[in-house]
Amino acid sequence: MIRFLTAGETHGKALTTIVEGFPSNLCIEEDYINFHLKRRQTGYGRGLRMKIESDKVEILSGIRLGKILGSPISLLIKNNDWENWKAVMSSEKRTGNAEKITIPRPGHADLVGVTKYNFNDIRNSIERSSARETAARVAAGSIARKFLEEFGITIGSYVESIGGIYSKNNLLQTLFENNFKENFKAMSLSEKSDKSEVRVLDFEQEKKIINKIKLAKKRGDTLGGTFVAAATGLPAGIGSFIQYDTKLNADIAQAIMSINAVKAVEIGMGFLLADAFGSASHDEIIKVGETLSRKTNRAGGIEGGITTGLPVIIRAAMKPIATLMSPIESINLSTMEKVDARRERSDFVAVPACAVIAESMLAWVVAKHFLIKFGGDSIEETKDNFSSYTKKIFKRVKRNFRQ
Ligand code: EPS
Repeated sequence: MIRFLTAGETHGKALTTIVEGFPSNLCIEEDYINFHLKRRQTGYGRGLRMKIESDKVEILSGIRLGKILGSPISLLIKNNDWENWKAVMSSEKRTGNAEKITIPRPGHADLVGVTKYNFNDIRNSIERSSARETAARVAAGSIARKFLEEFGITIGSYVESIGGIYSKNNLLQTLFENNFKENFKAMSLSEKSDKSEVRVLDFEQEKKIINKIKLAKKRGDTLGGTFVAAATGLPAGIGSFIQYDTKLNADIAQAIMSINAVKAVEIGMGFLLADAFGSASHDEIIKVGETLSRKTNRAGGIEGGITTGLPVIIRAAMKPIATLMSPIESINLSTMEKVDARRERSDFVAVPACAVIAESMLAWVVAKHFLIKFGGDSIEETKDNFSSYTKKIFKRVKRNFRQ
């Protein structure tokens, strides 16, 4: 079973991640992880912090001469901004007079954090609840992604909307109404969306979105949006219906929901299925050559918690960033009086980054269930197990039911 743990505060010295459980001999280098770290940092609408940070990973253990050893992999991402926060974030006893934060921002973890952890300074809540932590997740997710690529499984994403501005072309509908078994690679979505400043696939929509972000900035406001992430190349049979926590769809939903500011997740047609007839909701089973497939992919590649072999497609919604330059109402905890919420440097929009983080979390969960099924201590062993299963996958079904 693979697992990872992250540590680090947003203005602390660094973020660290420990990743464990990937088979030995998988090739991975810092450049590969850095490529995805950089993708997470782009996007029109980020704040001034992104001018300070330029995330680079340092591999501290678990990888030798470009290959995974099987021992825990530890990864370090330094925070450049630490230089400006040394006194405020020192681990030593308070020496100076660092400002105590007393006004919580609605929608952020400020108030719930001080309530739960019994803090007398909101700074203590802000630091770990910040989405900066997701850089460490992208580093861990990059190893999962590299692992999946060995099996032809790719992950991609695009931003579907920001501030309610959608494209006229509903690509999602096209994805659901086709089975795209052979020729669609999820990675191709990112290859296109990475070229856009807001990671959309439609140039007209991009222009409208950028104008809306400009408006939000002018008003001291923020925006959220929706995004789509997909995984392709998975064989049928990953995940299980045996228990609540073995279902692939449930694990994906948890992983995506865990991303800061995500408020909704759908798999396949999701909420739309609630309004449709059954006959327009399910994917008819068809024979394609010697294998079985589906005519459509409204289920988003998962039935009964198990992959069907069609693209796994998820869609999620991110709420607008909670830090507002034109703040809404709050209470000053030191006086208990009504005040405007605290202003601080932040992003105006982070949906493009959120989609990249979702790719990483999707890669992680898919790799986890993939390894539960195929196991292996070395990548060679995993590949043997994978090919012996996939070679016979529908032959077995056919043989079992032959009369
Ligand atoms: C964040 C607030 C901003 C973001 C940060 C997440 O940071 P700061 O408060 O230092 O301006 O830029 O995101 C990152 C640093 C990052 O790497 O994504 C927050 O409150 O969640």
